[in-house]
Amino acid sequence: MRTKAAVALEAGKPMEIMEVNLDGPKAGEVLIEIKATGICHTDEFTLSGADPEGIFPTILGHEGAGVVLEVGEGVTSLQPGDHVIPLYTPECRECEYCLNPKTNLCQSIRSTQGQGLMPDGTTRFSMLDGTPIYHYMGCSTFANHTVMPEIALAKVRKDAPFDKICYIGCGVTTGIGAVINTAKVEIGSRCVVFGLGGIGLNVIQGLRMAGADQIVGVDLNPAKEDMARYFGMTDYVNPEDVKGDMVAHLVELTGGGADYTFDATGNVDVMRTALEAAHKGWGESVIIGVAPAGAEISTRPFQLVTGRVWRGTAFGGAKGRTDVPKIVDWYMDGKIEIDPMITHVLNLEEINKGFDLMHAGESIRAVVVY
Ligand code: NAD
Ligand code: DAO
Ligand code: ZN
Ligand code: ZN
Repeated sequence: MRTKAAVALEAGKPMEIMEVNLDGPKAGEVLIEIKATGICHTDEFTLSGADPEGIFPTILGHEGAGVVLEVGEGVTSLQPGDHVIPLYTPECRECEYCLNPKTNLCQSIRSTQGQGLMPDGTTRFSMLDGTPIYHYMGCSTFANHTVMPEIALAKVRKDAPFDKICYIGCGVTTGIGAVINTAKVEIGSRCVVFGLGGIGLNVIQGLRMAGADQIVGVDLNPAKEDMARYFGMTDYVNPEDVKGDMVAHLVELTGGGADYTFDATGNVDVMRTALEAAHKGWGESVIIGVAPAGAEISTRPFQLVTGRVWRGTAFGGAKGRTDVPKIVDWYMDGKIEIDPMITHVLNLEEINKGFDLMHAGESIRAVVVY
């Protein structure tokens, strides 16, 4: 079939909207009509050329929601008409990683997914001249239709609105999951969140759900303050307003250091501040942000010797096929909010504007509806 997509032809250039070829689903695969997709900072990271795994031409996008149109041979858990959220972290429920409750990093299709290929080593997308187009994070939701492995699709209830639940495909689950699954934050905790964008705001709403007493938000952009307060931030810090040492300022503000800190910026200097602002003896710092290719983190080892813990999280530690339908239920039951964070709704032709809004710091989430 043919479908319409935003194709990233090369790094650092705007995507081009065009018709592309899409082959049907092979064994174990599913054809989906994408109804809506969010634009995450990670799409920008790859488009910019900073992503070491970026392969072009590609169809970006990994935060989608849609409807199953056709299933390939052997697919048993999905049928046409089902509503699904694509998963860049699949859940095969059979591999060593899926069987270990300590991780969500299913490895069953990792090597091909990392090369922009389907599990059989080929692509389903191609240009009209036959040139292959690589898949992105196994999802490619910046296309009106895509093909994905059955194990990388979470089946969700049919009454949930696509233009909101697409955000559960990355930002919502990553932020809330970092609090609940990775840090396992306790009631009464004091916490600091660095970066009040699409991920950081969801860390904040996760912290409020977990019963944190203090939620400090740090962001260079003061325009992010109001929304963060709405979601539960108790104290705002703009690093540009802090005279002197930022760590010392945060340690004082949290009464000795935070129980938990979260980096949602991708900046390695911020990651160090986050680790060192964690409380001596027990404070834990969770890295969510994705740093540029080749970047390294550093701190004095004594920071860890004296009890601070540094850890990271991918997709909030969520096992997607199991956890994502539950998060959709939380949204539908009013336990979490998504609507205020969707600040812009665009059509596919306007998708590059979504990236401009992100660069300008004007959007939390821009969502493309097909
Ligand atoms: P975003 O652009 O919406 O938000 C980033 C925020 O950080 C912005 O508000 C910006 O003003 C702020 N910021 C930037 N530099 C800062 C600094 N030095 N000090 C303080 N604030 C600063 O991005 P997002 O969509 O929220 O994504 C955040 C990060 O999380 C990105 O690095 C993204 O790639 C990563 N991410 C990771 C996962 C995962 O599974 N680990 C999933 C999704 C996104
Ligand atoms: O299993 O080795 C692996 C890698 C899994 C990829 C997980 C990616 C999560 C972080 C990237 C940001 C997501 C938007
Ligand atoms: Zn994302
Ligand atoms: Zn697995």
